[in-house]
Amino acid sequence: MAVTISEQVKQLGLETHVLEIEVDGLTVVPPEVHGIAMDRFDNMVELLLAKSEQMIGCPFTLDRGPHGDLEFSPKAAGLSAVDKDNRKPGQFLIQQLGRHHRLFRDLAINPVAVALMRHMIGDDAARFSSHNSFVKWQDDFGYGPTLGLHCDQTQMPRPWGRAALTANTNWCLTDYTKEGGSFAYVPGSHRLGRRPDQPRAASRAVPVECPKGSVIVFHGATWHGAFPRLIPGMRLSIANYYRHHMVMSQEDIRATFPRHLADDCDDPVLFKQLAGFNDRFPYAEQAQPVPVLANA
Ligand SMILES: O=C(O)CCC(=O)C(=O)O
Ligand SMILES: [Fe+2]
Repeated sequence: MAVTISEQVKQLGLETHVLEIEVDGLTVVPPEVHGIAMDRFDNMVELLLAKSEQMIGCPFTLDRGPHGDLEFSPKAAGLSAVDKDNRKPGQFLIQQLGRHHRLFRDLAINPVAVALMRHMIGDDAARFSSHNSFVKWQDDFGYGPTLGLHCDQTQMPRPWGRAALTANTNWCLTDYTKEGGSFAYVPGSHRLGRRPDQPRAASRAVPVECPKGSVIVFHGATWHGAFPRLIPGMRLSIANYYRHHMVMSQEDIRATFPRHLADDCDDPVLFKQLAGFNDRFPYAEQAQPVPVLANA
C-alpha cells in the first residue's frame, strides 16, 4: 500500500524515518534531526533528579540511582501485578510533566516529533495523551521474562486498522544500552494488529540502543517493553504519548491543564491544538444550534 508523505515530513527531511515506522513500527531520531540541543537534555535530567528527590525523600544521582532503600506501600494505588509481587521497585513514573517546567512543554511540541505523530495518527487528529518520565535504576528483574511487552493501544477493540490510534515518543535522557535497561521491541509487530503472544514475543524482541538525546518514535500497535537494568546507575526517559482525538486521554489535559502554562512555550497555538482545548467533544453544555421561532 502506498505511503502518504505530508509536506511537513518532506520539509523536515523525515522520509526515511517515516519508512522505518511503516516497516518496523519504530524509528530512532537523532539530535541533529530533531534539533534539540544537548544542554536542554542536561537541564531536564537535573529537573527530574530534583523532582525524584522531592517526591521520594532521598537524593537520586545518575551513577547510583536512589540513595535509599525503597519499597511500594502495599496500599499504594495503581500497583501493577509485577510490583505487587513483593518486589523492590526498580522504577517509578513522574507524571504530568507539562505542568512542571517549560522545557517539558517545548519537548511535547517538538516539530519533528509532532510531524511523525501526525503521520501515524492523522494530520488534524493527533492530541496529547500524557507526559511521563520513566525513572529507572539497577534491578535484575525489571519487567520479568516477558520484558513487559505490550502495545500502547492495547485497550482499543480489534480489529485495528493501519492508522495508529495512539503513538508514542520516548526521549532518551541517558544512553540506552541493553544491559542498561534499554527499550525492547519486536520489529514489524505493529502490522500484526494484535497483542503480543508470549513467550514467542519476548524471544523475538531486540534492544533499541541509542545515545542520550535520541528520541524513539513508535506506533501504538508496536510490541514493546524494556530489558532489565543490570548495571549500577540510572536510565531516564520521557514518554510523550499522543492519541487520536476520539481516543480517551491518559491525563485529563483538556479539562485540568492550567491555561496560562500553555501560553508559556515555543508555540502556544500548537500546544493548545494538541491539548484539545477547543475540541468539539466531549461537550459540557448544549453544543448544537437551537432553532428560534421565525416570527418572534
Ligand atoms: O521504557 C520503558 O520501560 C517502557 C516505555 C513504555 O512502555 C512506553 O513509553 O509506552
Ligand atoms: Fe508502552
